[in-house]
Parts: sequence; structure tokens; C-alpha cells
Amino acid sequence: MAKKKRKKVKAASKKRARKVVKLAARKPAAKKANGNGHLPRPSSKPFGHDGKALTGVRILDFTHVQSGPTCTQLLAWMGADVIKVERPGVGDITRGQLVDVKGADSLYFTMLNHNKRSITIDSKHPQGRRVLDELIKKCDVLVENFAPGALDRMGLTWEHIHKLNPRMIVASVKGFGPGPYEDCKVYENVAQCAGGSASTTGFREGPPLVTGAQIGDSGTGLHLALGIVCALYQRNRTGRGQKVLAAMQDGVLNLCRVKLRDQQRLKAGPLTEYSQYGEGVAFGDAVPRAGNDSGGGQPGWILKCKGWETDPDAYIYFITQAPVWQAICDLIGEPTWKSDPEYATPRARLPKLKAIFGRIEQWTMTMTKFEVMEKCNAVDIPVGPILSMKEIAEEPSLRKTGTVVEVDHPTRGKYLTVGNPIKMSDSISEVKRSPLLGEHTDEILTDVLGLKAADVNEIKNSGALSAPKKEEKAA
Ligand code: CAO
Repeated sequence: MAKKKRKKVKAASKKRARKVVKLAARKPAAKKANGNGHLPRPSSKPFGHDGKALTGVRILDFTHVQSGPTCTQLLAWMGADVIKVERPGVGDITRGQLVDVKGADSLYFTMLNHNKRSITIDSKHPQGRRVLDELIKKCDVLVENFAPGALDRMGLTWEHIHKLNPRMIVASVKGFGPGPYEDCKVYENVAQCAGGSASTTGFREGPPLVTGAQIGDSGTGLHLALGIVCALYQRNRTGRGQKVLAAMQDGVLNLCRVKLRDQQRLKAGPLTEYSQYGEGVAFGDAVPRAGNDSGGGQPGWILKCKGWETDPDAYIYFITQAPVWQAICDLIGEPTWKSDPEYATPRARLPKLKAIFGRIEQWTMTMTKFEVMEKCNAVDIPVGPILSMKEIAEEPSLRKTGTVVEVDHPTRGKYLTVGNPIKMSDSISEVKRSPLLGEHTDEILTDVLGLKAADVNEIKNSGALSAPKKEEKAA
């Protein structure tokens, strides 16, 4: 290149570089209503070392039993300061339910209340109410799952709370949303039945079944947690709180969405992926129970494996996914099924699924569920071993990821729990033991409310933080 030309190119690239610098220095689009122009600069701290997702959020936790505590435990794992308000002397009723270690909080309680602080307050005592009012002013969210009307009966109506703290989000779990059953008390299995789960679970010939997964309680707690986080996000823009309701019937129905899909598909004819179709059993006017049929368009069933005669969990879930049909035929020793028009297409197989799974089962019964898993995974066939709770508790990979965690507790010793199932790279959860009843009462009164020792003593002496004496109770 000629000297003159090289000089020109150099000058042009210098100019370009200057231009780039200028562009980069431009102010972010801070005033835009949408987009992320309003965000602070990306943190320079290493991931996992700049607080947690909900650091700075304080929750007044009025929850008990399972649904509400599931929600607030998740928020606590995400970094929120969760203050659990409990009835003096008694606490959350689950502390004393299904007790396995005398004198210690039950696993029912400990496994649902990690990372929280506990304060005892009699919400019906005038001094207790005053303390609660002060806490409402200092918190961002109040979460409760009392029976309908209980919070109002304590005097903590939405109007009262909103007046004290217009920024507060009031989040509730109830059994039912507005309608004929809104005043009913509800437990897990009631929700499973009312939300469409029980009528679609079990075998066609048998009664409706409830599932072991706590979709009514823990499932609704999850829904509520999402509602709370969204309300916090909206508050960043509007500056005000709102009511959040997660009804257990609605939560279960949301998880049974595919069954309402099938209800509508019935109008167009039988549900061909249900094994009852292949068995020639007519459909009624409501979605039937489908046993262990796969929910999607890929037929599946639970098959016996070696040892099933004595081990109740020696089974595997086997999916005859269409793209791997050829591999299935080779594995089970039926290579002719690959080209036989009676078996080669999913449509041709639908009426004979029972017989096909019977043949596959002859093969799975020759191996343990883990051997079947190994052979199938090698050729991409989707299968799942039926894992017992014992196997899950002992699974090293779940321990490694913190999904199963061993926790130490002062009165019960070591126990296993399920850690945060949601993993975030910049908000890392550590599982801290559940609080003893009222363990943080003094700490909360002084740190959160800023009360002096004399004030704390005065409140204590009023009886607002302790269980009524026996004579008072009897009166
Ligand atoms: N101080 C004083 N009183 C307190 C208190 C405190 N700190 N904490 C609770 N109480 C009182 C409540 O005010 C209520 O009193 P009133 O009935 O006089 O108003 C009383 O304790 C009992 O509350 P509750 O009715 O909620 O409890 P319950 O055991 O009778 O019912 C449940 C439990 C779960 C059926 C009911 O709370 C409910 O339906 N909740 C909504 C749905 C739900 O979450 N269900 C899932 C539960 S997990 O399976």
C-alpha cells in the first residue's frame, strides 16, 4: 500500500475509534418508559456476592400449616427478611403435629419454615395490635393463609393496612376464590378434589385419587410467591401495594390445564392417546381417569422391572416416543415392527398400546430399573425410574446441588430437607434452620421497630407476647 494511502486509512480508523468512544459514552435512555435503560450499572462484584434477589424486602408472615409457609420459605431463600408472627404459647399448629422427636418442633414445621425469624404476638391483645401496626409500617408484604375472614376479625382489614402503609402488598391463600364456596376452610385434598385433579387421577375402574405431590398447598404457595414478586415489581413503578390472592382451587386447576384441554377435545371424538381408546371402551361426557397414560401425545406407561415381586418401586416409566420407535424395536428384539405397517406408525400403534407395552415389559423385567435406564438413555429413549423417597434421600447428585440438604437443629439434631429447587447464579440460597417459637421476638422489637429495652419490657408485661395464663384461659 502506498504511504499516502496507508496514512489515510490510519486517520480514518482513528476517526472511527473516536466515534465508537463517543457512542459508548452516550447517556443510557434513562427516561424511556420501557426497556432496561433505568437499571443501575452491572455490578462488578463476583456472581453470588452482591446480595440476594429479594435483599431489602421485609415480609410480615402470618402463614401457618403448609400453603402459606411454602410461599414465604421460598421468598426467604431468595433473600427476603421473613418475620413469622405466631400465636404465643402455641405457634404454628404444625410445630406439634406428626411429632417424631419428643420436645422438638416436628419435621412438618421445620421443613416449611427455614430462613425465617419468629416473633410471638397475640394479635387480639390491644398492645399486640399496636406492635403489629408498627410492623405493618416497616414491612413490604403481609402474607396470610387464615380461614376466610380471620384477618379482618383481627382488625387487619385491607383498608386499615393500606392506610398505615399504602406500599404494602397483602397476599393471601384461600381455598376458593369469590363464589359459592369462598367462606370454606380448605386443606390440601379438598383443593385437589375441587380443582379437577382427583377426578382425572387414578384408574378408570377405580375411585378418584389424590396425589402425593402437594399441589393444593405447596402448589398454591408457589403461585402466591410469583404473585408477590410481580406485585413488588409493579410497585417499583406505581409506588403502591395491592392485594394478591391465590385460591387453592385455581392453583390446582392451573396445574390440571391439560385435562381441561382434553375436556374440550372430547367434542371432536375419542381421546386416541388414552389407552381406553385402544381397549375399545367408550368415552363419557367428562375427561376420564387415565391411569399411567402419558399426558402428552407420546404414549407411555409404568412397567415392571427386575425385583418387582418384592420391591414396590421396581418399575420404570417408559415412553414410546415416535422418533425413537426404531431404537425401541431393536432393543426389545422386535426388529420387524420397524417396517410392519401394523406397528410402524404412531396411528397404527394406538389401538394396540396395551399389547405393545406388554411386550416391552417382558424386556424391562429382565433388568433393574437402573439397567433399563442405562440401555434406553444410550439410544435416546425417554424413560424414568420410579424412585422411592429412600433412594431420593440417598441420591448424591441431589445433595451436591443443594436440592436435598442436611440441616442441624438445636432440639432435634440433624435432619434432611428439600432446599430451594430454583437455582440462581447471582442469588445463592443457603438453608438455615427454622426458628424456635418466638426466638427472635426481642431482636425484632429492637432491630426492626427500634424499641428501647424499657418499651420492650412494658409490652412483655402487658401479656401481648405471651400465652394467656391458665386461669385467664379458663375464664
Ligand atoms: N394471635 C391471636 N389469634 C391468632 C393468632 C395470633 N397470633 N394467629 C391466629 N389466630 C387466630 C385467628 O385469628 C383465628 O381466630 P378466629 O377464628 O377467632 O378469627 C384462629 O386463630 C384460627 O385461625 P384459622 O381459622 O385460620 O385456623 P384453623 O386451624 O381453624 O383452620 C385452615 C386452618 C388451614 C383450614 C384455615 O386457616 C384455612 O382454610 N386457610 C386458608 C386455606 C389454606 O391455606 N389451606 C391450606 C392449609 S395447609 O393444608
